[in-house]
Amino acid sequence: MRFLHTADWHLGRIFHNFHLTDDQAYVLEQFIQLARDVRPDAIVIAGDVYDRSVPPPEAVSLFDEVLTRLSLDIGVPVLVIAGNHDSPERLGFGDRVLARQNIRMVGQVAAQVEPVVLADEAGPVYFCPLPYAEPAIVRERLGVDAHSHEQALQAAVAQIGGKVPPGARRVAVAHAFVAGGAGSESERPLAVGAVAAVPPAVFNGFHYVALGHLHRPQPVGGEHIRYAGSLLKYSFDEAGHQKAVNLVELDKDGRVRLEAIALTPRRDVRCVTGYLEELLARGEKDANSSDYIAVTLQDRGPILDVIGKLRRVYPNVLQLERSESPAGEGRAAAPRVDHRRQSEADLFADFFRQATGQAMAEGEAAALARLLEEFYRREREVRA
Ligand SMILES: [Mn+2]
Repeated sequence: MRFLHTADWHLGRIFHNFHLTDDQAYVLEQFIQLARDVRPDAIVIAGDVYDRSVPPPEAVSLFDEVLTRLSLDIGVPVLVIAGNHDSPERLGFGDRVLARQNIRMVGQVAAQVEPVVLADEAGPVYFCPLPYAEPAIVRERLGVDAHSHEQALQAAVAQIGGKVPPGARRVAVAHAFVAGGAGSESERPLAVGAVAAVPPAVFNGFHYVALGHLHRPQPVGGEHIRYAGSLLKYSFDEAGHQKAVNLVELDKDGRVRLEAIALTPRRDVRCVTGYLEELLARGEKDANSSDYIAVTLQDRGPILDVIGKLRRVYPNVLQLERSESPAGEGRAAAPRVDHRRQSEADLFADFFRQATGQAMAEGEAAALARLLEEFYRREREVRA
């Protein structure tokens, strides 16, 4: 049994005011080509298909096009689950109808969700969809007493795992934050202030775990428990990532062989550092000067229209900062915090401190966490 594992496409993503849909279409064209070459038995997409619960029309059109070609042209079964950025209801639209075409769109955790069963010469493989769901949703849908993300996922795993015959090969497809995984700036935390991490042990018994959520491709808690990583680099701190999709081969005993296959983006995401003159000279000779670039400038003192000058050689400079002045030079060196890299909770905590002169009390921080989680939930349009 061979399948492609991918996740976190975030279709409709906007990166520093740039719509990435054309970049996503470019790289998905390669993905379709890969599926055509490799002829996998299945494709699994482990959540965050879209960047927002109400995706822009061009993102929906792109996904429609990709699904249509994978299914009608190549004939490969596709299993999709919702991530924390997707609206479970919207993503799950038409699931029972699409199932006739071997496309499964599992948006919600529900007692009636069945594993997707695909067979090879060695027998059936059970793919268990575990879409993202907050503990409150899992409590309601599965009628269990789950109060943490760990308990919630444990309950969902037990629920669907109970439908797999003992001894059969099984693959989990989940969107979660598994403890030990390394995060990136472009992920939205699953819980504010509370522990969203689940131990890898919740997946005991699975031969492979196809994860979504963390944008860096990585194994976590075992070689067979893996994040595919995002389709593209969605923040500058991912500049060093090698994005890929996983080609997973499951042998008759459920042993895994894995190959990470890189896709080539239309434009790379890069960080460059230097003095203006030197950057301009480098840019002139740069064959990939239309990449998305973050510039850290080492010059001191004022320069007129830096961004205009840089954009003449690097048209897609999206971020510009000055390197920090060494201690003792210029004004008192207060620790500089980059607000773009702070979570909403941290941002508000800073604002609170500035406005009131003191840190938030424990109860206040907890109230803020509740409000933010409510806000995230409303954004996904999930009723609890
Ligand atoms: Mn994501």
